[in-house]
Order: sequence, then C-alpha cells, then structure tokens
Amino acid sequence: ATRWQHSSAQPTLNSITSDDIAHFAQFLPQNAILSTLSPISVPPSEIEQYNTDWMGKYRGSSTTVLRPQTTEQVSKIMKWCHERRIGVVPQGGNTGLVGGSVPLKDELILSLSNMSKVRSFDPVSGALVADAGCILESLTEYIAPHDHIMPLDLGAKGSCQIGGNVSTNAGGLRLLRYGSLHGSVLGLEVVLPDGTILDNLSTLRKDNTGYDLKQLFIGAEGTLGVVTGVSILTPAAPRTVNNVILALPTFENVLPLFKLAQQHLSEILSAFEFIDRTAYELAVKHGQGKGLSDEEIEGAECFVLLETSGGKKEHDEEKLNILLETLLESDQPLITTGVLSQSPAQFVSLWKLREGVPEAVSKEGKTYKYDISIPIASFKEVVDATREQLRRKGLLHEDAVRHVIGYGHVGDGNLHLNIAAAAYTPEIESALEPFVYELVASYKGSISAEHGIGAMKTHAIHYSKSGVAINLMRRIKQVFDPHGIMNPRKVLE
Ligand code: FAD
Ligand code: 2HG
Ligand code: ZN
Repeated sequence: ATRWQHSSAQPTLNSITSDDIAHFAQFLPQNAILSTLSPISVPPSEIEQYNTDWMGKYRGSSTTVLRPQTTEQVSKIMKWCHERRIGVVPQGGNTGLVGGSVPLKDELILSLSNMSKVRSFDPVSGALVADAGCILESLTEYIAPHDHIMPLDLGAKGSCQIGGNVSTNAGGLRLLRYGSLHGSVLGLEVVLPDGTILDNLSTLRKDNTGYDLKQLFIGAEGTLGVVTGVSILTPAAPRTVNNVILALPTFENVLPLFKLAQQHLSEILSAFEFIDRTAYELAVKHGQGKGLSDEEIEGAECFVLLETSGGKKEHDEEKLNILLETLLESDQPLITTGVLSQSPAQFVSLWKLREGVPEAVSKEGKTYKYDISIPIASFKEVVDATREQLRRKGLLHEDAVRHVIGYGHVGDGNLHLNIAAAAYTPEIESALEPFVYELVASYKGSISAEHGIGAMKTHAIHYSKSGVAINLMRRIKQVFDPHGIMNPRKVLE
C-alpha cells in the first residue's frame, strides 16, 4: 500500500517573456524590475544573488526579480502570474537553509525587500504591525526605545525579514522563553496566488471567530501566498540580562545541568544553548566571539550557553551565582568552568560563540545541514553515529568531509547536525541520506525542527508526517493555489 499519494501532477508553468515585463512596467517603477528581458536589461550577474541560496547549495535560473513597494503592486503581479501560469518564488532576506527561497527553474522572484516600513506600534500592548520586508534587526532597533524586544532572535537577524521569519516559522534563540510564532503572530496580510488580498492584520490578542487562517501561512514557506504584512506581539524588554558559558567534561552532564538550571533559575532562564567542542573551536577559529583560555576549556567535551532575563539585577545575579556555586562545589561537578559575562560587550561576545557557528562552519567548506528534533539525551549519539557512518564510507578526510558537528537549542530539543565538506558531492549525500532521516525516524523525531522543508526535504517529508497529513496538505495547497504557481516543488513534491 502506498503511504501517501504522489502528485505526479506538477503543473506546467510558463517562462517569463518580454511581454510580461512590459505588463509589469505599467504599474511598477523602473527600479523595481530587474530582468535580463527588460528594455533596460541587467546582466545575469546582477540576478545571481537572488538565484543562489545562502549556502551556495541551490541555484535557480530566473531571468527576473520584481521588487514591489506596495501590497497593491504585489496583488497585480500575482493576478497576472496566476492568469499566465508563471511560477513565483517569494523571497525575503534569502537566508533560508533548505533551498526554499530560490527558484528551482526560471520562476519569477518576488523580493519583499522594498516593503520595509513599520505601519504601527502600540507601546502599551506591544503590538507591532510591519511590512513583511522589514529586517528583523531593524524592527528590534525600532522598538528598543519603547523598551520592547522582538519575540524572536536568530543569527541571521541582520538580513532575514519578518515575512521570511513568519513564512519559515523560524524558531531561534528565544523560543524557550517567548514561544513560537504560532503564538506571537497576531495577524497577517497575505496576497493569495490569484491576487486577492487577505487582510487579517488584527492586533487583537483574542479572536475565536472560526478557523485561524493565519496559522496556515506561518511556516508555509511561500507555497500558499505572499505575506505582505505582519502583526506581532512584542514582549517588554527585560530590565536585566546575563549570560554565562559553561564548559562540560562530558555530554552526559547536559541533561542534569538543564534540570538544575530550570530549578534554580525558573522564570529568569531565557536560553539554554548547546555547542559541542568542534563547533566551539570553529567559532573561535573564525573570530566569532572571544574564546575562553586554554586552561578554562581543558577537558571540556562540550559547552552550554545559558542566558537569564529578568526584572532585577541583584536578584538575577544572586540566582546565577548560587547555581554556579552548586555546579562547581558538588563531588562530581557537572561543569569544569563557568564564565559569566561582565559587560555588555562580553555578553554579545559570548552569544557570538553560539550564534556565529553557522557562519564559522560555512568558512570550512560546503555544509550539509540537518535540523532535527530528537530527545535531548540522544544529541551526541546522533552526531557520533553520523560521523561513524561517514568514516565507514571512507569519507572522513580533508578532501571529503572535514567536520561533523552538533549544536543547537537544547531547551527546545532541537539539534543542528552540520557536516562541513570540501564540496557537495553525490557520494557524501548518499552516505547521509536517508541515513540521517532514518535515524531521526527511529527516535520518532522531526526531520525539520525549525528550518522547514524547502526544496531539500520534499522527498523525505513522510519520515515525519503521516500519509493522511500529507494528503490533507495537498488538498489545502489545491484550495489556495489551484494552478500550482506559488513556490513550485517546495514543501510538497
Ligand atoms: P528567505 O530565506 O528569503 O525565505 C525563506 C522561505 O520563506 C522561502 O520558502 C521563501 O519563499 C519564503 N518567504 C520569504 N518571505 C516570504 C514572504 N514575505 N511571503 C511568503 N513567503 C516568503 N532559522 C531558525 O529557525 N532559527 C535560527 O536560529 C536560525 N538561525 C540562522 C542563522 C543563520 C546564520 C542563517 C543563515 C539562517 C538561520 N536560520 C534560522 C534560517 C531561517 O529560516 C532564516 O534565517 C529566516 O527565518 C528566513 O528569513 P528570510 O527573510 O531570509 O527568508
Ligand atoms: C542556528 O540555530 C540556526 O544557529 C542555524 O538555526 C543552524 O546552520 C544551522 O544548521
Ligand atoms: Zn537553530
């Protein structure tokens, strides 16, 4: 029996022609059209950055990027593409890690980067309404004077856009404290594939009036519509933040440490992040934060970066100090060293050791990334098993696989397994897949904790979703996008 129904029926889509460009030029300013087909043609090299993903793993061959400034313009673009059966790839900051943000063929790229205005902010409720193209870090800066923070934070904050965050349901470094975007997004404005504008930009906390449609677009990876506006609840900024990096002699100590941290810090614990020794060394090697001294990291197998956010400095410091004393004073200390940040600059630098890992790994070659949810106790097992698999296949050497590392959001049960290789090759890929997916399935885990399915995992979605669920997803896709023009061949094959 088949587990799920293949849609062999990927629709036939049309390539963009110069007539299409002439149509777009009727309502878009000249600088919103980047095309090798337009009368003011741009060289393909200018379009290259939009065709290529952050990892240099996926590359499309689109001739055209449109950068509209208003929701109306997006609507007109979609209406035309719907009628003409032209595939459309919505693109935010292009920092996605599963090949979802670039075309697979010559689809039109619809960049949201020119839609970057804050529409409103209510400093009492914390409701922020912004264009989808606002960069996450700019929004953080916008609300900082009002003593609010964004409910999410991630290493890509300087480039990723709020619309991209919503569309990938990005998790990141604050999820432990502020929960997922399914909770903090209050409303969305979405242009549907036929150009209809769904204005659901509510700022209400409570609204039980039937199906909560916005939830479908959170994590839809651009396959159901174009998110053009986001209403999001921003929490009050904590009065005081601290962080500490803890060196652990063995991975076995991570779980008991997490338990103790929760008991001692309770409501002020705001992040609990894991980095294995190799990830730490790569971060230091590539200048991501200032490392600890050789003495401090002697005998450390892995590290935990812990953050507290609270209301009173003395209170939080006292709690943290008691935790550190407890950790160091027991007969079998769970940690070998704990370094507490002493200044705002050091706070940032300690965070960089964790946040900067993806950037550091990217300097070591081409990275295969597996973003998985598994029981925390199995993090090391999975990294070791993957390394062993590559060794068995004779691929663990400088010209093939250089590093196998693990890091991630322990507090959320989310491991990032990264394999840095000299190049992307079929041999390495077939050693890793379906090996990693089967391993994850054996733990009843998820093959995508927070990055999504994109183009990378469409063939593997059944490892984490039932046939019934996949069929329902297909039917939902059909309702919103009957011609299959929205981000074709992403999420669903
Ligand atoms: P893009 O990469 O442009 O697009 C991502 C997907 O969303 C694509 O499928 C695209 O079609 C779709 N999309 C984008 N904008 C829209 C829109 N307006 N409407 C409809 N669809 C749209 N992710 C995490 O979850 N947690 C992390 O901690 C994290 N850290 C990262 C650190 C680094 C250094 C990097 C490079 C990436 C990281 N990511 C992380 C990946 C993460 O998914 C993205 O960074 C971010 O959420 C994507 O936003 P973006 O604007 O770059 O979207
Ligand atoms: C992180 O947590 C990001 O740093 C990126 O989700 C993880 O690159 C990765 O694998
Ligand atoms: Zn992550």
